[in-house]
Amino acid sequence: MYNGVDFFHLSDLFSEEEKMIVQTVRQFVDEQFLPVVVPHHRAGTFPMELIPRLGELGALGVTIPEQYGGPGLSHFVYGLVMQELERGDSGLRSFASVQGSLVMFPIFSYGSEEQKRKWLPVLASGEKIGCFGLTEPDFGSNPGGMLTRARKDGDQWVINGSKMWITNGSIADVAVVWAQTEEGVQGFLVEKGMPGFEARTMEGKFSLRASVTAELSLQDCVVPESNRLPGVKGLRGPLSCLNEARYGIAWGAIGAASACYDEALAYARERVQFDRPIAGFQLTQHKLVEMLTEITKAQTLIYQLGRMKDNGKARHYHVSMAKRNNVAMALDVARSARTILAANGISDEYQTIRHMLNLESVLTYEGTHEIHTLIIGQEITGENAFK
Ligand code: TGC
Ligand code: FAD
Repeated sequence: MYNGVDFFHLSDLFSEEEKMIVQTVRQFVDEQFLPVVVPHHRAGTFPMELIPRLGELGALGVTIPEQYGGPGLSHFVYGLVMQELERGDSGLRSFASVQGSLVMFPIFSYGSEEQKRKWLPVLASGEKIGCFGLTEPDFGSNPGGMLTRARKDGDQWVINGSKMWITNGSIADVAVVWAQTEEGVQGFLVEKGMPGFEARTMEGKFSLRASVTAELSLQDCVVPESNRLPGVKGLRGPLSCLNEARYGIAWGAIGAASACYDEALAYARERVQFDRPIAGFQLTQHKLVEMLTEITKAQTLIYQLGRMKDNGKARHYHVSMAKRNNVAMALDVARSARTILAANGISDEYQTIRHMLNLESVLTYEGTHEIHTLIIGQEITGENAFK
């Protein structure tokens, strides 16, 4: 039974409601997600039957107000939920963060009233699934160079282009597609079945296997003007969505790290070599102490960021520091835990290797580790080192 990792009693600073939400999501992960994750990870599929349950838990669009079907909770709670989900698997957290931060957030922030009423309640309940198409085959870190174009034609738009590495792409009912227009980058709600729109699942991933990743193709895809997000123009539209998702990832990574630490600690206490538990060797203790220290430092960072986000004081570079630090920390913890489990550490009978492989994606998506270095570097020096 997982009881969380909380060496500095940070949960003493949580409200009763926050503690209760942690317990509820933790129980869901233990009882409903972990028993099914290994076959899904092996098959490269997402447990679709759990999507309505995620909706019931309020895990889809945590901060979306009740009038649009969301639970209307704080950013701090959103973070706690992401942490608990990613303790199960980064793919589970990915599903929820794409749906909430990358699909519901732009519809809520930049959509028309009609778009909000049509989409937000069904996305919150999990009846409908969304995806976010920004990355292209030749434009990942530099989305400003995107080739996807939307051309106005009367009261509709004609979109041409392709998007790659899109989480939930081939299971989505609606894709938030970002395209270059004469007035800058704009967002369009491209619905499943619209002529000229196709989504193909990408095969062969060795990471984030319990998550669907797809390529989107738009060939003279006709989208009505009523499906354009009217509230934003320019690259700041998609980048503002990324702030929300990166924030959730910075929390989530701690969940993945905690799962690995918890598993390595339990294993070290049980596993006997040279007539004593391996936990009794100084080198193993050093690894465990480093893991716990880094998890604890990440927790204190995210605790403050969470409160800043709810006070309106978090800026994109704060989010970059948390995403950059916490994901790299989690990957280091996972790799170190893997060495404690040794041969068993490469078997999916244990969670660690799954988390470790997942975290390779998490290090890359939502802004690579290097891109976040440059975002923070630009903030502190005033120099743009991207171009
Ligand atoms: P730049 O000239 O700096 O900025 C263009 C406009 O955007 C504004 N801006 C932001 N606005 C809100 N939030 C941010 N974080 C922003 N960063 C910049 C900026 O003020 C400007 O606005 P305006 O009004 O003056 O025009 O843009 P740039 O082209 O130089 O690019 C900057 C850079 C490199 C930091 C940016 O492109 C970037 O972040 N690249 C990384 C791309 C990325 O993270 N892609 C993620 C794709 S989605 C994904 O990975 C989902 S994974 C899902 C899952 O499964 O969990
Ligand atoms: P590139 O941009 O080609 O980068 C290659 C290398 O060059 C990296 O190490 C990078 O850090 C480095 N680099 C690039 N520019 C610079 C620079 N200026 N200075 C120094 N180093 C630099 N995208 C979406 O839009 N929606 C999704 O739902 C989505 N889901 C994803 C799911 C998975 C499993 C994965 C793996 C990716 C997903 N992505 C998604 C795409 C992801 O956001 C991109 O992979 C990421 O932004 C990096 O782009 P790239 O892979 O093209 O790498």
